[in-house]
Amino acid sequence: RPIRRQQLDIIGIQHPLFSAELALQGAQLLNFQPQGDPPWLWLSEQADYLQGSSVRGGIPVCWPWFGDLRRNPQAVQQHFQGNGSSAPAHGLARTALWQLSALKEDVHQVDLTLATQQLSRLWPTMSAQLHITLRRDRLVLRLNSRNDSPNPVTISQALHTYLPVEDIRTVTVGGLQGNTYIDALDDWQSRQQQGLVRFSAETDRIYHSQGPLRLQSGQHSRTLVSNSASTVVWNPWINKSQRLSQFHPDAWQRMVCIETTNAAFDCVALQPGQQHSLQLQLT
Ligand code: TA6
Repeated sequence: RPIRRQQLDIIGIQHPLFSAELALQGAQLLNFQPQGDPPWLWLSEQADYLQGSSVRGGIPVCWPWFGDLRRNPQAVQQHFQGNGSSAPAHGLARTALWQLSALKEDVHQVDLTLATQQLSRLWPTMSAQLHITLRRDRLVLRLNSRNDSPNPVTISQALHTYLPVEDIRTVTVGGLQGNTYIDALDDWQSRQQQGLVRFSAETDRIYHSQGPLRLQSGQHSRTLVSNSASTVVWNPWINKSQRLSQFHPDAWQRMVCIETTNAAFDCVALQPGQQHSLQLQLT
């Protein structure tokens, strides 16, 4: 039975080994906390739970486009049945109402499946499902898309994961050494990563990525494994934090986004009837 928090329905999961919270709007995992662990996800202390806007934190689902629609390939823009300038950032899914279509629990894990019908008006060609598996030692998300149209469809997407850190200035992200990335803050110039990713200013980059990524923050580390070839690394730093909704001015020090994407050079083209699954495992 969902609980009501401000304007949103939240599903609370109490398992002997972990707890979690999920907003039905956007199928957005807000909290995941194994017994005895600190929370695995960062959630803004200034989060609002309002219809039509994504809660700041957890894992927002950006679908069927990532970022600004107009910065996406033409093939993504052509399916939006609104006018491009009114298109919301990060797609339609994170403010749509999803339904919980399956919930399974056993002594080890909880499996949830969510689906939404609400997107068909603005994106009539596709359907999406989100599968979440919660375990004491791992969190798995699978964002499944299907092309229900008689024509090829191309999308971009992201599992926009907010992760807590002790102090962003001592954080490193491993697994991207030597990879090229697009610098969204420097006119989308292409650059090459030298060594571990460190943070000393606003950072907003789309990396070519393959293999596990490792976030190191003090004594804590988190490993992210995904099946996509692009990953966004983002921290708003000081100035952007002043302009962000639902965000304490100092919160930039205690969070980082490592986003599992199909974006930019890594969009997904689906033939009629074809399906795709964007997968992320956190351990
Ligand atoms: O993924 C990074 C990013 O695109 C940043 O540029 C920033 O806009 C962030 O997403 C948050 O976007 P939001 O619309 O959730 O405020």
